[in-house]
Amino acid sequence: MSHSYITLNQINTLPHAEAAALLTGLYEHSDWIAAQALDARPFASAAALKHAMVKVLEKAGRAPQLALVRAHPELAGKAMVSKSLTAESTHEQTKAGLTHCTPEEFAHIQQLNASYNAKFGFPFILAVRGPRGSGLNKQQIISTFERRLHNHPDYELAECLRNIHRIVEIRLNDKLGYEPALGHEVWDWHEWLAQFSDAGLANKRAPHAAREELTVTYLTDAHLKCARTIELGMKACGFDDVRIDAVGNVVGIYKAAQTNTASKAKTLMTGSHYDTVRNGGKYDGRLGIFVPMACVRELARAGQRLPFNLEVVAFAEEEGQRYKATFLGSGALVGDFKNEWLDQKDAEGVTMRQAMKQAGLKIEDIPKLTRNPAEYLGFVEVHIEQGPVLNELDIPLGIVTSINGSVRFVGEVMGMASHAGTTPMDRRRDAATAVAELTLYVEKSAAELNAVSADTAGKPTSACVGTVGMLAVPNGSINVVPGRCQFSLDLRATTDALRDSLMHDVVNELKAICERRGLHYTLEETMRASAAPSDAKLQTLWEHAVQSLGVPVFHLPSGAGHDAMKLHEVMPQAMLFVRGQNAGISHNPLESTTSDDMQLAIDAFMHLLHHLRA
Ligand code: HGY
Ligand code: MN
Ligand code: MN
Repeated sequence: MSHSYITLNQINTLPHAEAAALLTGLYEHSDWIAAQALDARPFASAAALKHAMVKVLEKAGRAPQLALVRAHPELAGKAMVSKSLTAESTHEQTKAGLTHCTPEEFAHIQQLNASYNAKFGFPFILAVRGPRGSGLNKQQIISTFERRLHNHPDYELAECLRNIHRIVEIRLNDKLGYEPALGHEVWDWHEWLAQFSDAGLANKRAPHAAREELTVTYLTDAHLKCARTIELGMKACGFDDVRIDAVGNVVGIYKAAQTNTASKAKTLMTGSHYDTVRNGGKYDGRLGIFVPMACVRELARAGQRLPFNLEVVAFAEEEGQRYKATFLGSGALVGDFKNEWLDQKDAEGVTMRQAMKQAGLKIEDIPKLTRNPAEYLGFVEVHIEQGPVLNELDIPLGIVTSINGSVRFVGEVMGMASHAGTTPMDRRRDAATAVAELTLYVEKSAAELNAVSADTAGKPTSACVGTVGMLAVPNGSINVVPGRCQFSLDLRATTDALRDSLMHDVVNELKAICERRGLHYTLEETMRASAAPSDAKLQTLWEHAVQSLGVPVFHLPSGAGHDAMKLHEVMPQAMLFVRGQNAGISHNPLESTTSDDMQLAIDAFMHLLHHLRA
């Protein structure tokens, strides 16, 4: 059956009523949204039309938004049973297998529908075709339903609307006969790489951890398999030279066009990291490797060369999980590999030197990795936002203005272990309560600094953040007052001055708490990175690239640290953020981004490559 697709040109040029007729069925029983969006035509792209519809609904206000949500059928609900679903919903719910539930699944979903409706007053809405458009399975749908039942009503209304916009995005793609083909491939590459995980490390801490935990730490078996997989992937994409360097970075070069000028072509570096935090997400770092790889493959297939070399680096270690060696991979390229890292031991007592030797890495070659900045045009990095901003604004891409500065510590408070039953409350030297006090102080101090740096509307900013991410009583017992308590500090801010002010605040308070409680402590700084403002020229290239896609140009700082802040020490850099799903959550298995958004990142990257002047 030949399918008659519509075109953007028809949407842009047909008389209003005819154009609107082409867009019926996008928003369930609510064609007024697409019709109203046509007032903003002509649209530079489908992405621009999608965003125009988002804006129409945003401007409409809460009552029409609630009416739209309530116009949707429940999942595997009454409308499905009575076969009164719209054609689109029938297709979507059938594809997700919801029309073939077991009696138990069906009853469970009915129960979830009833509880969700009772709590929120509107039906649960999920884009069941999922982040890749090929469909979630019933188990994924049910676990998402169960998880979202616990959210706040305001969040859930917004999340239902975001899912509706995702449903509309896929329905519009279908109408246009459009597939984000490269986005699908890159999305699948993440799935492929995520098969490798340090099951051992993760399961040691949580014996019954679900198999799908993703933990890839420096030079473990899983990490080495990832390096090999990326190396083979780069070779398949057509890179001219691919190698794994002395610290485990996978480096691919796509050479510049041959010219008869004697001058050597400069190089644009790009990339990100392939290691993960424990029980992390699939896209943190990896997206910034796969997007440029996809671009090189398209260039190679077209026989196209750039006026500069493109060097794509999959950095081996950014998260500092197995060893306290954050940014090891990118640090080695800027001449900042710290030799004292080699003698650090991991949780199993294996030194980094031993791990490197076992991995076949030549430690003596590490100094040779230092790049000569004069040979480079700069560094660009694509990365998931790892936060809620783009997700809440329904904007697929963001221009990073600066990366927050950060400083990290690991520490231990020491007191006296004693009997939990016989030690009076005023005679204790309890290390855990001291760290608990410090943890609450970190939260208070960061909040106070944000209030002081409030924006023009007086709203506290998130100019600084403080986290105690690790907190443990070694060999603790239920009936022993903790004599020791280990902890970590992660302090960040938009400027180094603000970061240092928070740091001095917190360290002074640690001192005061320990004096007051008769305890002592150790504190070791494990990482310090300066705030890294984006290079204006490279940032402008990202802005033009995003603009060319018909996507709003939105600027935001990066709360997360990135390899770009290491390269920032020696060359100009700028980053592009890609929206995350699930409120942009990251460092969590719920980390997610769509193949449509990945396609936009690839298109933006390709635009930058073709507009960067060597
Ligand atoms: O912690 C960070 O900001 C980064 O994900 N390593
Ligand atoms: Mn990370
Ligand atoms: Mn990262």
